Amino acid sequence: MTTARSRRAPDVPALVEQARAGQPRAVARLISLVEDQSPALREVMALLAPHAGAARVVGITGSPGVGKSTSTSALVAAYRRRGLRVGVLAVDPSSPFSGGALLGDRVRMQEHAVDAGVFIRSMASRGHLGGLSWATPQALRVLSAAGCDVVLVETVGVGQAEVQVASLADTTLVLLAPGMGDGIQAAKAGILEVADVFVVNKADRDGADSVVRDLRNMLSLGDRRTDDGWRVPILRTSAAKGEGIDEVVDEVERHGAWLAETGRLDAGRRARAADEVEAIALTSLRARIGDLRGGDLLPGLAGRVVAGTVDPYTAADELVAAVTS
Ligand SMILES: Nc1nc2c(ncn2[C@@H]2O[C@H](COP(=O)(O)OP(=O)(O)OP(=O)(O)O)[C@@H](O)[C@H]2O)c(=O)[nH]1
Ligand SMILES: [Mg+2]
Repeated sequence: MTTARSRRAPDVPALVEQARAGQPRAVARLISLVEDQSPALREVMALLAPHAGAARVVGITGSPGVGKSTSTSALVAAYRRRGLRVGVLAVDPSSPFSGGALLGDRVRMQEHAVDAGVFIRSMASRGHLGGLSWATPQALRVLSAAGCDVVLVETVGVGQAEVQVASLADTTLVLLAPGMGDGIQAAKAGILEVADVFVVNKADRDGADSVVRDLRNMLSLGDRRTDDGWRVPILRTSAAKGEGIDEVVDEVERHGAWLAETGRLDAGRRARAADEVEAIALTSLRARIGDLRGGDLLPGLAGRVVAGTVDPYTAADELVAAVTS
């Protein structure tokens, strides 16, 4: 029964209408379409276009176990106290499945599960090329259109993929914690570059001071932000106790105001839209070129390259011309 229903082509206009009215089932269904890269997405995105883009996007990243989910949950509570509607997107760049690795997070998020002002969703990016740069912004569009004022995007800190996801956010929080050898890892992962706000979590534990000190040293050495006027703050939290979380929200607000004042909010969103369009276009081109593999054109060109009657650049030009005409 369920399978038959989910296989049926969705009534997209009805779903979009329901999602805009804030119905959680419709929001979840639309995000599933994104996750599956459903053919219906084209229609979904066309209908969402006039309604998307209002939500502030806050990225939360850091090494495994640093307290991202605990902090996300505490931040949800803080935003709800301020009367805002909140979306949570837990993105797992490495997992081909959703819900598995992030099951623990669902349990942790349960206190918000019955709150109509909160949408929580974990999402796998399927690992295909362009998956991150395209699925996440599409899911953000859905949550934005559903009336979220803020969307928190949690990603595990695993290097390049997480840096890429961090770049999808208006404001990126990088979490560290004592006793995790974070300093070196952070530098390696280029995490210093993506942080707008550093949060040293588990401040209730020994060693938080030295993490803060290490960070200060690294920041002063790097000193990347002297020109653009944003000094990356270093905050301390005990997310498990909810301590320091309001200060994090305050800094996110302050960063948002700075982005808006300096024109960076708009510039950042334009750059991300460009990435998204490019990713979709490249995926489409790749698919069309793949289709050609079964035909005569590509083998024919390859034969001419081998025979030396054409150079590979000219052959590639012919291929591109054929798939775009
Ligand atoms: N002492 C202490 N423990 C904390 C704090 N915040 C989180 N923890 C604990 O740290 C562990 C990991 O927390 P999570 O929130 O799951 O960390 P995460 O970064 O989401 O982990 P992954 O999603 O697996 O990468 C849990 O056992 C938490 O209870 C804190 O402020 N103090
Ligand atoms: Mg987590």
